[in-house]
Amino acid sequence: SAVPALPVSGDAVADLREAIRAKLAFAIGKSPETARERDWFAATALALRDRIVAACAASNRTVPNKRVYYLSLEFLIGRLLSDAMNNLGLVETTRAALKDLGVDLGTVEGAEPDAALGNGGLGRLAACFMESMASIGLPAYGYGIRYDHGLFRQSFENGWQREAPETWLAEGNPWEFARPDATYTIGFGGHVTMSMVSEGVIRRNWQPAETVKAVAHDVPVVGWKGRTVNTLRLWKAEAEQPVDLAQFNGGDHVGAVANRMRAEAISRVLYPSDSTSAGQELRLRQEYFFTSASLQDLVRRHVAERGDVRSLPDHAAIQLNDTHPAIAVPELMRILLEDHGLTWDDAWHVTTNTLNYTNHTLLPEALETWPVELMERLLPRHMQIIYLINWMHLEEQAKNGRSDAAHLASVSLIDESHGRRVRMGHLAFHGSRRVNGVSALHTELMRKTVFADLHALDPDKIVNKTNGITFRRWFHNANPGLTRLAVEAVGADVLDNPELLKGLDALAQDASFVERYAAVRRGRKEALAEIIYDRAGVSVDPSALFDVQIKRIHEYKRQLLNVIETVALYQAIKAEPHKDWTPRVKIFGGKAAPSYTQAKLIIKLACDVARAVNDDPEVADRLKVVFLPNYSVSLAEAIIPAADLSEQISTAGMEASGTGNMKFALNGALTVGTLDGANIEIRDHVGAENIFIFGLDAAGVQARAAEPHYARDAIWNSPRLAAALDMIASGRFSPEEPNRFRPLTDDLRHRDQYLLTVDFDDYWRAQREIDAAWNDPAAWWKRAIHNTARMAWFSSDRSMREYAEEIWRVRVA
Ligand code: DL6
Repeated sequence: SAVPALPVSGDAVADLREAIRAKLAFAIGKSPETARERDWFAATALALRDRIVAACAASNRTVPNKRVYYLSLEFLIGRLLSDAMNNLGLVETTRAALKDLGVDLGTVEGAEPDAALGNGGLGRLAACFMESMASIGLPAYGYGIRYDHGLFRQSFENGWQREAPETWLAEGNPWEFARPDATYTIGFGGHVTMSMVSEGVIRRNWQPAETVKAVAHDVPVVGWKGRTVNTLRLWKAEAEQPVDLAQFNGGDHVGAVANRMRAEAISRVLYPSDSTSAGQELRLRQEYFFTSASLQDLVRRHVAERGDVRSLPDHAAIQLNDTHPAIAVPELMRILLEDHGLTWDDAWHVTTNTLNYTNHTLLPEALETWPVELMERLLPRHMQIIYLINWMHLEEQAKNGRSDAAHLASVSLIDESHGRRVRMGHLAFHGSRRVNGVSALHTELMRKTVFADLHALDPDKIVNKTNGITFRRWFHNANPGLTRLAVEAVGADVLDNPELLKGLDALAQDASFVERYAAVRRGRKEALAEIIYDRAGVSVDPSALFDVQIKRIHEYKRQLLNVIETVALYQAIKAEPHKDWTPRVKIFGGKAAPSYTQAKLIIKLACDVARAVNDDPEVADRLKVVFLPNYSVSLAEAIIPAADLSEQISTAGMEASGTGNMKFALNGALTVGTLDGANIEIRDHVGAENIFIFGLDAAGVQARAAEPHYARDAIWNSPRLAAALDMIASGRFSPEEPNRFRPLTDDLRHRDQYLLTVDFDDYWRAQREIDAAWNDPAAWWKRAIHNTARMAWFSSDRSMREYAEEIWRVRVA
């Protein structure tokens, strides 16, 4: 544990040991002799859960003045055991209790499956925010979907990505409580009836054709030192009727459960795409399903506690994590109008003072829109409400003298330009009190581009809230050695207050501190080298520079730039094999959306280049390339503390923020990055001399992209880039299929939407600067320590305090 060795009381150890033994016997039904690692994990989790429940009861004793509700289609929570132990201060107690039982804590931790209920940054952010809200004592509920199958399991077959279902629930989830008493009915399809309630007052009522049950499953979220325990409420879809008995008895055993299958399909699988918008009906059903259940639940709670639904904005703040829950705007209106009889104006007031929306991307292909035809069929009442909201919104424009067609088309909630589609971003924007971006640059671009016209109508609505990460997971748990060192150096209060990390700045030139800091890294690199050998079969030298790019595979993130630089480096080493090259291990990890052909080809290229480079005896240990399969939160926890260099090389203006960049810098990896997303703010905090920036900035990208033939010119002007592309295109890495990578090289030569060719030379320059920096260890470690010392601001506790104060208007103790 990173937490300084608190005296572990014999009684506490004995109590926990007996609790674990009892869970194993009575909840799992196993004896210590027959228990598998997974059984010990479940018994330990259940024993700890009892302690969380006790803390939870304490947090629930009073009704808070205001609650935060965080609606997210994704919560990438990973494993929970170490979080729970660390936050309860029970790591050493648990270790000792298990040791008494002859069991190793590390093995038990390793037996917990990752809860991969998210695709990438957006889902992991939601998980960090949940932990931080509990840690700073903010009463909050997270609402999402309890997917049977989270993000797919990735394997490589000859370097090609293969996907298999992930099965985290196969043996149950010891952390959760099923709450069948919190079940709501969710409708789909059907029609809308009208009835006259009084003279001239017409009430519309939705009569869905199909209904599904949403059943709550609660996962406790324990905050730092167990002060607050919040709830992550995940909805499972169930059929109203589990089986059609008549059909079953009639012999149609499969048909009898067809309805059940259709209903359960909603929470079956996490949608495995993170930024390509494939308009699938099931996705819309998922979005409406969890949004409706969550709103029904929170409105019911509010009315039970406060009586009048009109006071909802005083006691609840709802955050929409991206547009996935944007259907909350018409759904909350529908609930208020139909179930609570509010007038339109009152309902609109409540809605627009309770909802807030976070935007996470400006990439046009990732901005959600739904065909009007699909919405009318699946959610007819909501479509009516959207039409009415839009009509009033456009009328308002006309009243203000803005009825020119271009303006109306730009601010309308319906895009009429290619088929009629509902713009979910516009809907969320218009229905929210505050709208935020996730880094300073991203927020600025929101104001200037996608939301420029809406922003002009209400200039105070868009605010910036730069992302953060929870230090408990990404520092205390992931890097206990470094945390222990920090505690020794600046005191244990640093665990409560990361600002104290600043004290490490003064030690950046203290030889004994530097030695210990470097030794911690060395230990983690040795551990990672073992993982690399086990999972990728490549042996790497821990004294080489570990250069890491781990994240979703996407063209804008430019893993391809890194691979091409690898090829260029390979060529340079081959041309001058006796030069004094800086030994590097290039480590890649990440999943491609199953239907994203180009991203899968980039993975294949990285794997083929890895094979050629690693097998070339002339290269030997100067360069190794590894693609680790099945990237996950727990793999990230092993990789990040072992990284020397963090690759954050997206095309400027395209990565909304990034959060991996923060995890690496906190753990002392130096960043090579573009002026994109939160990289800019990281540079501002760690100092320009402690980060390697290259390439065009966002304005430069815009200007250059407008020039004709920029890719052709860039390749023409860079013999090194041209040679690397030629080598790839020639089939040198794919002799069995020489044209395999033509779609990648042709695209770069003729289109290069992500301006990879334009940034290549400066990237190469930065990488060589990094080689030189690595060869001056004292200067390297100084920079690394300055990174760790100066990253406190990127704690998600800070982000949550800012949201609380400026968006939710909730007081934090
Ligand atoms: O805000 C969390 C995270 C950012 O750090 C990443 O930069 C951004 O790409 C990601 N956005 C998405 C958007 N997908 N959709 N929709 O995942 O959000």
